[in-house]
Amino acid sequence: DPTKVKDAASTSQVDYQAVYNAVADVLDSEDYDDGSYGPVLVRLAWHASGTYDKNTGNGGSNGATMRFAPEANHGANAGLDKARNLLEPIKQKFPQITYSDLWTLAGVCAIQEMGGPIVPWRAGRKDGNVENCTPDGRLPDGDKGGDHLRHIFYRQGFNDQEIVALSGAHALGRCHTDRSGFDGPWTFSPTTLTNDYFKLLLDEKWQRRNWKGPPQLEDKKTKSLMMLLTDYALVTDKGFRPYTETYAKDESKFFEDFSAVFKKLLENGVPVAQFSEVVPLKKVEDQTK
Ligand code: DDH
Repeated sequence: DPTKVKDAASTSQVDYQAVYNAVADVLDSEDYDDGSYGPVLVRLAWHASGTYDKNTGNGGSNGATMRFAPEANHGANAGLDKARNLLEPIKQKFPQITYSDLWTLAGVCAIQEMGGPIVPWRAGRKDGNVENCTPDGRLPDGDKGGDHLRHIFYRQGFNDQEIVALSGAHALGRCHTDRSGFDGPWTFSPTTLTNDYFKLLLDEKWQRRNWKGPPQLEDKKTKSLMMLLTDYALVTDKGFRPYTETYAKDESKFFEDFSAVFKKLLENGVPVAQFSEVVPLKKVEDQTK
């Protein structure tokens, strides 16, 4: 199959560790949020991938269709232009990498550089065009409950354990009133991946925040942290709670499961034949010399 040979050649022309290092280089910025673009890059990788529909096979990271309106303008994607624009000069510097590979690789880089686990990553995604844009409504809304979580994530082929593990990404970053309408961070260390999200969910008292914005919870003690109603479903829902308890007790178990499920998320919907072998992507601190 001549196309296969061509794909293999084009993926092998890219030095992915060099791309990784270029992303790592632009993560920190004093002027942005909590000092790091890491969280918004994780969110870009997730929203590029979380459109997957296992029943039709469409959506997912293959295609990078968030480059186009209407998908760029879906409410859920508000603010992700910041992440896409940050990566644009890197795409120009490494023109052989597809946007879909770059966005997922950047998510892996952000996870690893913010103290998270190694996430095995494979190259080979192809960019689509505007006709491949997914319909609005495939990503979750923060003001709903457990049924909504299952509806959205079962469609992507995830089970209850995987839903809880994926949600642990909310250890990172924050909500912005000018993007989602919600406000604030989930943890006290929003630029480091930890299991604090699960610990805080179980250990703090959460109450409705009294404000004009959309319904969200605040911690009773400091009122400086937030949870979405979907986050709190991981405590109240009998199917989710056992995994929340496990991850709160055992960060290494959370890291192990998060690595596996984040890889799965980033690969959903990509034809297996397109993929390279796993490309070793080392953390900057592990690249000696
Ligand atoms: Fe999320 N997320 N997310 N999230 N998410 C927001 C921010 C971030 C939901 C809603 C929101 C995942 C699951 C869910 C990250 C990663 C992941 C915001 C705030 C909302 C709202 C956006 C803004 O105002 O800027 C809901 C609902 C769900 C769910 O139902 C489970 C998953 C699975 C991930 C993942 O990465 C695997 C990250 C990181 C952020 C922080 C972004 C930032 O700019 O900071």
